[in-house]
Amino acid sequence: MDTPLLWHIPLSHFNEKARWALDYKGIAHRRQVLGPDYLVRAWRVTGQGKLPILFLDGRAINDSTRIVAALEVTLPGATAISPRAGPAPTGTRTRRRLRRGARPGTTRGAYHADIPP
Ligand SMILES: N[C@@H](CCC(=O)N[C@@H](CS)C(=O)NCC(=O)O)C(=O)O
Repeated sequence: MDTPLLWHIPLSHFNEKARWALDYKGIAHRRQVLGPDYLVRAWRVTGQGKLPILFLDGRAINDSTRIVAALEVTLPGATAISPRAGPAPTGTRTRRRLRRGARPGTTRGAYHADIPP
């Protein structure tokens, strides 16, 4: 398997969800922060204009929930995000766990950085 590549932007809970999942599963990967040309580049590879996008096994996968589900299916040997559910075709359990865990923290961090004391 080629090293997965994540196109992302730093301050975004959707992007943090993808980064968190890769780290949680201990998957060696590369990350590339996209600049103002992100929209054109994203459209070219996925037909939509949002990040994150993960390049995995020759596929360009958009949407953080689909990225998490693809990681669970592609790398079942790595630490499971939803151990009892096994591979999560719908991503429902995974989404719930990430909503409780990653999203509040990143949202809090974003507001802390944005709002002056
Ligand atoms: N459902 C998508 C949402 C992704 C999303 O909204 N990404 C935002 C950054 S937080 C984005 O790239 N927005 C750029 C735009 O709308 O032009 C996911 O879960 O990844």
